Amino acid sequence: MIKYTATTLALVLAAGAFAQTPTMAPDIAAPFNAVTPAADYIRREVMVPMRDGVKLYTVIVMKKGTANGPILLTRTVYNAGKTTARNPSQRITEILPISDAELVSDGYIRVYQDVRGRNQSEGDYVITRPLKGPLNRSATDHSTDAWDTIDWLVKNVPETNGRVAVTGSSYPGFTALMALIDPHPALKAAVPMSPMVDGWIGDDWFHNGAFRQTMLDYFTGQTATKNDEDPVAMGQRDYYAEFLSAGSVGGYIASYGLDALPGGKKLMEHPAYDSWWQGQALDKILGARPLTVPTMLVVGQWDQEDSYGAPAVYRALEPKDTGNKMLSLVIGPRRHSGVNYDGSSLGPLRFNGDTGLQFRRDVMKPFLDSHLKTGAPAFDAPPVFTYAVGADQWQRHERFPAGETVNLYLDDRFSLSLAAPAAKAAHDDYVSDPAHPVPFVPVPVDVRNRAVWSSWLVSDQRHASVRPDVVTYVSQPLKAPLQIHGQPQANLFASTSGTDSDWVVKLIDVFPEENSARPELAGLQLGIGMEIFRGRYVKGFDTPSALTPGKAERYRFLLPGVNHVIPAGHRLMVQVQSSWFPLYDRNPQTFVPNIFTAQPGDYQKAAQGVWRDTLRPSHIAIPIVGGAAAARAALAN
Ligand code: PG9
Repeated sequence: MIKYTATTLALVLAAGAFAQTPTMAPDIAAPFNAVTPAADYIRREVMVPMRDGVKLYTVIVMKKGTANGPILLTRTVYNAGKTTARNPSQRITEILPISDAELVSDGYIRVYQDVRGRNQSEGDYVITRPLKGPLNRSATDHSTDAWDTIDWLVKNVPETNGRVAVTGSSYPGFTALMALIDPHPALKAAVPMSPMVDGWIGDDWFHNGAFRQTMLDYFTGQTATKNDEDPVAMGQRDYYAEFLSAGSVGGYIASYGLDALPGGKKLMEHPAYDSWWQGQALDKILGARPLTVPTMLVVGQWDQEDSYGAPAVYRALEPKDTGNKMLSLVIGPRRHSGVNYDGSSLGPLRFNGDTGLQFRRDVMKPFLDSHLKTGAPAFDAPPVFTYAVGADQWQRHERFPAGETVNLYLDDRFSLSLAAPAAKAAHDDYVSDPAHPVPFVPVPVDVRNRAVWSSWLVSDQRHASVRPDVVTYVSQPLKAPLQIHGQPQANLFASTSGTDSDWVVKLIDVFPEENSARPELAGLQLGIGMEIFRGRYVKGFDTPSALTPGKAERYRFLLPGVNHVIPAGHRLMVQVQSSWFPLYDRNPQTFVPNIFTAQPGDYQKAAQGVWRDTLRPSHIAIPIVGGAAAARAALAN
């Protein structure tokens, strides 16, 4: 049946006859503007001009009848058009991401914008475009684009009350932070989630100098085309075998021609923490400016992509928050960006209800309301709001960390102890062989499988503890619960027979062996916090140097931020290993100036030593609620 819109039908009737459509007239309508007769929303697509004339594609969505509405803005690389057309529906809660439901149902105007150069926006795309200055000689950056966008929105959206907040997770978390650099006066609040803050120290690209080669996939999707296409035919496969057979990280890159992608090439030209990285470290940049916009930083306890950023920005800004009212840190029991989805479970873990919704509805929305809505009640935003895993409850604290540091030492017979070791010279040894690197999840490793990737940080570490190239230290069953609140710090004294080496330290909660009610939890070795350090940077992140064979060096690095209660009966475990493959590229274990140019022959076996004696007491400094007394109650023999 032919359908006519009211206007065409009227015209046809006025003409007194039905005109015949020629059989061979093209059947693709150009353009076709779908009619949404029952829509409960207004959706406008606009091109917002920036100060340099470049126009950014922006979608404005609100419920019909919205008036005096606050604006919540997300600047994204992940397709503003598709994000605001999730389902072809007449209902606003169906077209927008599920995390927007509570806000738009209560009068918010939701705005998504493609950052310059991505998807439907004009201009050039530069991955994590640096701020104007030595690294960016242009007149624009994400800070100016946010400013210009907010300025345009408050002047051109008649339904707004002129108050704006920014939010978004991961890359959009990074753009939300960028809006705080020189904030527009209408910007009244920010909720950056899992923001990318320092891509070398602990967010997406490297962790403490070790390259996350699985990010190569991200480049192809982000930079091979302007849209979200990934023309590189890598397919679903075992990436462990795939990366290994390439012989070196550089070999893998060359085999797919990825060195032709400028974004990736730039990273490889800066393997160390040089001025290029230092000049982009957003925690340092924000830390050097006043804190003027109320900001709620959000991250997941098991954030597999950007665990570093939010706590680092909190550390940088917290001293400026003299009244403890402007800044909050929220850590939930979730994966990267999990805050915007259902938060009732992760891998084998179940939580006390939908922790994502609980945060968004009971904390984030009242926080935004209090700063954006005219006449909204004041909200006493928690300075620190974390979900205590193991106790299954949200907790409010005034500071992060709430724990006091207690050292847990690696001891003889692969035990853990609160007492520093008494031995004069003691170490545990293993051989690290780049030909058989330790996998980060059991092989086959399909990193393109979202189910594997999103929950791997809670995956069972037993596959590693049984390997001869992983040394494992374990405590007695705890006599009382132990609450870790903060970021544990690895203090590893380690030697290698090579001239470079990676060191991976994992702090683990070992569940009791028997659990017939929940067999998936029986004996589970659950990572509380796990991190890597590339040995060549022991003397400084900007000064890579060869290690002296056989000499124990002290490696100190932070594990992610957590609130984790280990129940009585569980045990604590520490694992140490020298590879985490293929998530991280292999260390050749032979010092080469740039690991991206290492040749297959550079990858050599090495004899590793983990030291635990009076001069070299390897330990984890753990922030424990109740300090030494609580630790003794749980761990003393
Ligand atoms: N973790 C992703 C990312 C952020 C910033 C730079 C590169 C990657 C993300 O999920 O957006």
